[in-house]
Amino acid sequence: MKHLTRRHRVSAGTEALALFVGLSNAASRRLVACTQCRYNSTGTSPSGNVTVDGKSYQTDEWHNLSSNITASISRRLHVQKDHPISITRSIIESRFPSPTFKYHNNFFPVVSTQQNFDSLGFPVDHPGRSKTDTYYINQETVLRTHTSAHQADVFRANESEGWLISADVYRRDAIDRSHYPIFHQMEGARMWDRTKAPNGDIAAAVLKDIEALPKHSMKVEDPNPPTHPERNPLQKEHSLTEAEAIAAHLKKSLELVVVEIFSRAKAAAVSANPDFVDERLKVRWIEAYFPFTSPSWELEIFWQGDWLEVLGCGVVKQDIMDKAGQPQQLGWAFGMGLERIAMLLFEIPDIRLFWSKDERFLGQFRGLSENLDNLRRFVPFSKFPSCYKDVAFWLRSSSSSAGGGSRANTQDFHENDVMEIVRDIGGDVVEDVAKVDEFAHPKTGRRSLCYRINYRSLERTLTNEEANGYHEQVRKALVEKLGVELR
Ligand code: FA5
Ligand code: MG
Repeated sequence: MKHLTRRHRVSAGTEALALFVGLSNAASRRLVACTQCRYNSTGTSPSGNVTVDGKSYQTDEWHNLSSNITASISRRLHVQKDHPISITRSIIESRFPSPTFKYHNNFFPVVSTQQNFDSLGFPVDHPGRSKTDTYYINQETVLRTHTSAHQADVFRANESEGWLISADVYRRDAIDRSHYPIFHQMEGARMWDRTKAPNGDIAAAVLKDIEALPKHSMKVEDPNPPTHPERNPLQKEHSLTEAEAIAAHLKKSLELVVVEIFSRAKAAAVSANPDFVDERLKVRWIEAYFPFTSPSWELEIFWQGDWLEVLGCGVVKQDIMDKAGQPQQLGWAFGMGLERIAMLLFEIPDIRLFWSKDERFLGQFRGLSENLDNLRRFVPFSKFPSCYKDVAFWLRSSSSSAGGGSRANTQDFHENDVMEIVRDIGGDVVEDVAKVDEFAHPKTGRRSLCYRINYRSLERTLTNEEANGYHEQVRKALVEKLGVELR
């Protein structure tokens, strides 16, 4: 995930490119912003109005919503009865029982940059704020990129010791079977109050709560110490014992979610096939970095040959609690991807399926919310043939009139613009997009990129003519919107 920079591991692809683009100095950020104003796939003029789920907003030159995004906002899959995202939400909620935890499932998706970024301590030059990563309605208003956008408000309201928020979130991101520009997150937090813990001893109170959690026997790799002075620092307001106890409660609570999901997934598999034997579950904790937690971690699960990141979490930064008027409270927070969990639970192979209105998909989940103990695995309808097409292009040359100065060809290009163009044109017919080649001309330094687009419908066989039709439109749009030169 590039949205929130991980401290240690930077994997290939988008993340590397996002870091390469850097965006750390103000000049390059301005350049990015300028290019993006030209790319506005809704076709609306920069200053006008846009209506999101019945509310009208003034747009400006930051506006970069595409029509397919705006059209999907009202779907709210996390609260649709019998939808696998909603079923997954209910199962996770059952691990965080009321009244300790209060559930919020109806927060509106449009938030201020203050809520989405500033309230959480994102620095002004954080790449997550860039228009290549985030959908802006106007300079101060975005589609939330994560459920953490509501943290400060919920902490300020202080209605319960713990809470869960589930909601749709929006990001310009890679295209593959586990990434989608709209997805759903569940945010959770659990706080302890210094003035309410016996003798003010938070560590003892937390340890007592850990004792009350069920035991599990799942093996989890967790090679790192709970805190590390450089990599995962203890906050100055916390004692080591407090942070360790909170971290242990956090990790245990989330491991229990994984156990819950996999035991239900296994029961579903066994009911379909009594001889079913599952592979050993591989789960690991990794050190991470978020501007609003410290120490922080991500949890990964080995799935279909690769590590899949399912959540980020950590000890809440005390500054957030101070600003929310609750300086006496401390505790943990997490944010998990509901699609990723639902994919594990039901064995759903492709994230696009969640948006399907096809009865062959939706019909398989009907009635399950009333009967959570009777889950069934998803049975894929036949896999339709795929059709690969490559597109290779030179980035705008420094001499081109469309260029934004001598270094424009490396500084104003962002892979997410390619992703968005492809998604706008091909919609859910695009399975994934991957960069397969990149080089710089030895003399001119001009960069050439080649992307492979995999066209495959989930619902029918795509003809080569159809795929060619989409691909031709993609090629044209790349030239028109990004000013590249096709090779
Ligand atoms: C966050 O969004 C943090 N707000 C999480 C957090 C909350 C940390 C509270 C600490 C405290 P991240 O960008 O890693 O972190 O996203 C969280 C999860 O959302 C990921 O682990 C993944 O499961 C899911 N996710 C991220 N991007 C996508 C995407 N494009 N498609 C589907 N799921 C995604
Ligand atoms: Mg992440």
